[in-house]
Amino acid sequence: NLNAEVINQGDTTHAPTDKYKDTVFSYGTAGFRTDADALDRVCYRVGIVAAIRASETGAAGVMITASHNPLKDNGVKIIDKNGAMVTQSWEDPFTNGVNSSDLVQYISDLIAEKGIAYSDKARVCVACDTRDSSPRLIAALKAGIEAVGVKVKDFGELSTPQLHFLVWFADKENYSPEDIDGMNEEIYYDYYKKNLQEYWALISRDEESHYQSQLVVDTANGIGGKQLKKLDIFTNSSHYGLDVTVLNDGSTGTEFLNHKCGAECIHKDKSFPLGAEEIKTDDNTKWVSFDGDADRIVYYYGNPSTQDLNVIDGDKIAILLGDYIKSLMNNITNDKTSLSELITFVVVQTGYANSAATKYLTDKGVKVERVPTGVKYLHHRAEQYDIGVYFEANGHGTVISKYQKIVKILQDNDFSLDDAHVNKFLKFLLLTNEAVGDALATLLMVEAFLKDSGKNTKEVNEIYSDLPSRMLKLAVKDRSQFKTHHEDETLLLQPEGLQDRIVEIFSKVEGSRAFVRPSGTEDVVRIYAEAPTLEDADKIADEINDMLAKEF
Ligand code: G16
Repeated sequence: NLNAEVINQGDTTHAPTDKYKDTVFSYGTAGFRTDADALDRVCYRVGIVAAIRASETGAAGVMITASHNPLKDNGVKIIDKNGAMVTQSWEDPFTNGVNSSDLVQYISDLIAEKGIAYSDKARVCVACDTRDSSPRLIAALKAGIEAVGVKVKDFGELSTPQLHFLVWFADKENYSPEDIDGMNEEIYYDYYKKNLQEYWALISRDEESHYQSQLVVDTANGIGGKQLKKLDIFTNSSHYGLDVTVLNDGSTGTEFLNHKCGAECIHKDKSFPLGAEEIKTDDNTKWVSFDGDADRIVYYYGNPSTQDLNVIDGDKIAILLGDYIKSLMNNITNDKTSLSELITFVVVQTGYANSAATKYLTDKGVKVERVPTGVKYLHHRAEQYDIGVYFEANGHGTVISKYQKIVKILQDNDFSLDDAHVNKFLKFLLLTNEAVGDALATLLMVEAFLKDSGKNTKEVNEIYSDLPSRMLKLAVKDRSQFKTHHEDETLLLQPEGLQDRIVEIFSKVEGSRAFVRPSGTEDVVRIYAEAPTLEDADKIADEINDMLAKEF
């Protein structure tokens, strides 16, 4: 029973300004993302469609954030009841709802087509990051959800992965709508505090350990700084042997959100974050950077004053965690079998994965799969295995496992759950965020691994050397004319003939590769080049950039 008057009234209240009244919004790599001023009605309508999706499944989530983008942008990430990004078959209903010229008709048709019955039990969980435009957009979103009679659970300010986690947790625990109403972010902190504490008690204490105690965490002046302090594991406790400094924690406001700091800046510009030089550090300092909504993390080390910077990116984090999990599994053997033989395991990458990372894995016999950019693709591929480690080179990723199935495999094969190795392996799986890439959860996993292995960042970085690479972005008139092959988006199908010219450019340098794809989060195309020397990678990227800049 849709109330057309209420729905239309809200749609008018949240109508776009003249500047954006003809804008057609497309569903990007991680939902809708653009200039915050364009998004009021998008948020209102996303609220309506999310309420319909929640009526179908029981719950949904919507996060207001533009993650790594500049402050002027904002966006919407949509979450399914299981905590993962909304299933791809619902991307069209969201896009059509946002762009429809007759909203009430469109949603009536959608409800009829999907056979969805309204449920006052449905909940849409919402949260936002720290952007100035977020409160306004949250209000529009909530108005949309409520316009169709569905209830909102508003968590206030969270990191994106925290909202995913809370939706996932409610689903895992089979929470009633009233249980969801009573939830708060403490569930997240309690979960990880307990799991880290229990895991830390199991790991080795080697006198010769090279574990580094000084850790600087650059949180990009986003939500991550506050949430890291609330998690309160490393920041306020000497228990874990860490001395943590939070840099760019956002306490002075959001003016410098993602500005010359954060994971994107470290990974792409390969320079230390703003403020790094002011901190007293030495060669033994460990550094990490989150992005604005704390779903990405990269590790690095070096010298801020000389800008000598060595990045341990998402590819390497995946390998370190993957190797570690495999070593934990290899300890679980009996006279009949070993756990490693019973578990399917994969590492999922995108076209941006450094060739050296892929080679390292395939040389070791590890199954590697490649998918298009976007954690939604990586997550769904990883779900096809018992344990899936997925990370994009930019630091966005996690480890997911079929925990209950693994427990059953252990029991069916006469492994005792009380065995110390089994216990340790299972407890490690509880440090991950099962729903999505999470800078905080990955920090805990990597620190646990580093502590247990007794290695420092330099030692773990040296397991293989990345091929030098360069990533550039270029604003073109219309990025929608760039169409890629879907496998891992490293081949351009359109504009016609362009792929051959890219190949011609990088073929001049043996052992190099390059590709161009349109970004799904920024109004740019991305140019990636990899070559045996940085000079060559730069030359290839620049040449492609110049060619595109002239013609597009
Ligand atoms: C989002 C996606 C990531 C993707 C990134 C860049 O990250 O969640 O999977 O790698 O955008 O995508 P594109 O190259 O299409 O712009 P975030 O951290 O910005 O939400």
